Amino acid sequence: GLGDVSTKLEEYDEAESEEKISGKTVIPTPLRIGFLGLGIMGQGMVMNLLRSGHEVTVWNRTATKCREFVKAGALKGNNPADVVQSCDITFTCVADSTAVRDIMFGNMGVLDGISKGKCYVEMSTVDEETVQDVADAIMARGGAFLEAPVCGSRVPALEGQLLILSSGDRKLFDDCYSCFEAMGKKSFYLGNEVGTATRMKLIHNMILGNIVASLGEGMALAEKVGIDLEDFSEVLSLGSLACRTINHKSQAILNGRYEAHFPLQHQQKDLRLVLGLGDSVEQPLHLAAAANELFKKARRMGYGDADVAAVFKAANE
Ligand code: NA7
Repeated sequence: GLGDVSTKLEEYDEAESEEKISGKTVIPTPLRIGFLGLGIMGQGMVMNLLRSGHEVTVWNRTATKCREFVKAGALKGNNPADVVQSCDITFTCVADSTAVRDIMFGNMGVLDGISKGKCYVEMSTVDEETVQDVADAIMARGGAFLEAPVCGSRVPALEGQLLILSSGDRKLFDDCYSCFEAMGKKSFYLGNEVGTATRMKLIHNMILGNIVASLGEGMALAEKVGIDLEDFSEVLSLGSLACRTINHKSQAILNGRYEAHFPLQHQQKDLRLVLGLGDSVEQPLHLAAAANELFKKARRMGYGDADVAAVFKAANE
């Protein structure tokens, strides 16, 4: 049955993940690490920090998500300020700019814990203005700031195979070495100007969104003209379009399994943000604008929390 295919895929992912993680030799920094946000991305990232021997203090808005990590050896902070006060470097990876601002500027937020020498790394993907506001606020209190959004979704986060794009404080980037080794397959330092890493991440995800939207439309058209989606999916996986995204998302559409690896609402956020970026330099983005409309429709249909592959539902209506 179809369930078996998915189970095998998951087993494959798990096996691959153990091998990749054990293949790494990370010497953990003795610095105390804080991590705010245990969503799909944060969960994998924190597990890899713990596995590689880092001392990690976690906090999440919904506190129950901390339990599993405390069992795995993490300490638990009571609020963002508490985490920042008890740690040397604090990472944040949360949904969007509202989440980033709440955690930063809210009551007992990050800013309440920042003093001279404290280090803060923003790994969420948000608009440049928010990143700049966060950077300014941290630095005004004598802290160091690095932005480090990541490319990769649930499985790369679990496998420690993310691409980490960073810009900001160079010394802080160097101090993050063992953490980035644990979480990623490669980390890039793109310069000291805040915003550079975010811009690259948004363009990366613009291309991703265009591809997934196109796959959704293609699968919808294939179904309408009577093509067997299983055959089509196999053809895609063996042709020149074969890549992790096409393979995984075509399987998800084929099996009607939309558990989030990359939540659709985050993909739509990234498209919305990249359209603003294009606007700022008068760069036309015809495809991204069209893809954004399709993802917006999927959100309205209730697929915001589902996987990005659910864009098929909007294309297939
Ligand atoms: P998820 O799995 O949707 O997780 C979102 C996280 O953000 C989760 O920890 C949420 O806490 C947290 N969140 C959302 N809103 C808030 C507010 N207002 N205050 C505090 N915390 C909040 O996202 P991913 O892990 O897939 O993605 C994270 C980022 O990486 C995102 O920018 C992507 O585009 C890339 P909760 O558990 O709901 O209490």
